[in-house]
Amino acid sequence: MIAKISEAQASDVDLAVKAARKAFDHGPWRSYSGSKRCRILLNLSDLILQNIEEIAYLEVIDNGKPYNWAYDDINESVKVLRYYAGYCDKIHGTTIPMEGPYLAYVRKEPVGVCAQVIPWNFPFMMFWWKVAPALAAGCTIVMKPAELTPLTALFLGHLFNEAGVPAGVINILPGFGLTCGTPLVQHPLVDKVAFTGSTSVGYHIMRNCHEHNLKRVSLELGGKSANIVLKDADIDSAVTYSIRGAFCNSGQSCIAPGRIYVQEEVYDEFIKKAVEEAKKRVVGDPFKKDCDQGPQISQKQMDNVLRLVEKGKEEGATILLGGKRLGNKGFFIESTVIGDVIEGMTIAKEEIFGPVLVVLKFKTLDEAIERANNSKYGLGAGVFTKNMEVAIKVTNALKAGTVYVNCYDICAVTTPFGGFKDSGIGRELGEYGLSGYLELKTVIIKIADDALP
Ligand code: TAP
Repeated sequence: MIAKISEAQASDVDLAVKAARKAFDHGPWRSYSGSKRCRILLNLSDLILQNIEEIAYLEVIDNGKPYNWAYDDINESVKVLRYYAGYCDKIHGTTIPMEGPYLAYVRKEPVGVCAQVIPWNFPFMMFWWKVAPALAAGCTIVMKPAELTPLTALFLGHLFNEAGVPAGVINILPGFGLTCGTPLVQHPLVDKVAFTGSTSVGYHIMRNCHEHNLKRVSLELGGKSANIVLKDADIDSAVTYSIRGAFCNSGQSCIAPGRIYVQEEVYDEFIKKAVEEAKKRVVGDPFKKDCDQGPQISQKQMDNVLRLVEKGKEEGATILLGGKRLGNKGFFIESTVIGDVIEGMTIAKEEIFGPVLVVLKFKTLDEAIERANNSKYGLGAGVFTKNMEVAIKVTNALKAGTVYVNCYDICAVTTPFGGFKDSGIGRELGEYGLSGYLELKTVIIKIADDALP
C-alpha cells in the first residue's frame, strides 16, 4: 500500500459542483482581467517547478513510470500551463459586418462549470491538458483523477491556493468511476464534460451525461493506430519510432502504434531489427537511471495484456520476443514483439495497452491504406517513406486525428490532439483545445433608428 485516500461519493460531488457553480456565477475568476489570470497561472507553473522532484516521486510510486519520464511529463505539463496562461488576455471575438444599421460582434465566453475525468496512464499530464485551457478560459472545474493515481492531483491542491486561485475554482475529487465519476458527469449544474479514458466509458458518459441538461462533451478515447512502413523507408528509423511509440509508458499510451504494417520486401529486415532493439530495453525499477520501462499499472492490466498475447498465439501469430511476465513480484511484462499477425486476429483489432509490438505484412500501398483505415478507432497513424508525394497521398487518405510522417508519437502543446471515429470527439492542446472551453455569444446592436421594419 502506498497511501490511504478518501473516496468521494455522490454527496461530495454535489458539494464540489455547487462550489464550482458558485465560483463561476459569483466568484471573481472569470471577471479577473486576462493578465491577472495569466499571472496566477504563471505563479502556479513556478510552484510546480519548485516542487518538481517531489511531484515526480509521487508520480512514480503511483503510476510506476520511470522517474526520468515522470520528470519530463511534469516539464511538458508546465509548458502546457504556460502556453494557456499566455492565452488569458488574448481571448477575443470578432466584429462581423451585417445588413442594416447594426453593429454585430461575437464574444468568446467561458463555457462554465467543467467536469473533468482523467485516466491513470499520464496522471499529471492529463490533468494539465484539461485544467490549463479551462482555467485560461475562465471556467471553474471539478476534476476526478483515476482511482489508481490520485496522488499528484491531490498534491496540486495546495499549490492552487498558494498561487492565488480563488476558492471553488478548482475542486479535486478522488473516487471511483461509478460512484464519483457517474454522478459528476450527470450533475445538472455541470456545463461541460471532458473525459480521457477507454472508449467503452466514453460511450457510457455520452449516453448518461445529458439526462438533465445538454452538456458540451469532449472525449479522448482509445486507439489501435496503424503505422505503415514502405519498402523505400529508412528502416532503422522506422524501427526506432515504432518501438519507442509502442513501448512508451509500458505501452499504456492511447496513441501507441498498435498495428505496424510493413511492406513484404522489408518485413524480415524490420522484424530482425525490431527484435534487436526491443531486447535492449531495460525493464525494472523505475527509480533506476537506465530504466526504460516500469511495471504495468495494476494486476488487472497486466493480466489483460498477457491474456491478449496468449490469444495472439492461439490465433496463429508468432511471439518473436518476450510475451511473459517478468519475475513474480510487481506487474512487469517483457518487451514483446509479435509477427505473422493477420487481419481479424484479436491482437490486430483490440487495444492491448501493454509493451507489445504487433507487426503485419502488406503488399501494395492501397492495400495498406485500406487495412489501416479498417478500424473503429482513428487516433493516430504513421507512414515511413522517402517519397514525399506518396507520404502526402497517405496522410490525406488515413482517417486519424494525427498522422506522422517519418516519425511517431511527437506531441507539442501547440498542435491539436484527438481522434476520428471511436477515438473521440473534440481536440485538446493548441488553440483548438482552448475553443472547447469557450462559448460564442453573438451581440447585435441597433445603431440608428431607421432599422425599424
Ligand atoms: P476507464 O475505465 O475508461 O477510466 C478512465 C477514467 O474514467 C477513470 O478516472 C475512471 O475512474 C473513470 N470512470 C470509469 N467509469 C466511469 C463512469 N461510469 N463515469 C465516469 N467516469 C468513469 O479506463 P481504465 O479502466 O482505467 O482502463 C481500461 C482500458 O481503457 C485500458 O486497458 C485502455 O485500453 C483504455 N485506456 C485508455 C486511455 C486513453 S488515454 N485513451 C487511458 C487509460 C485507459 P476509475 O479510475 O475509478 O475507474
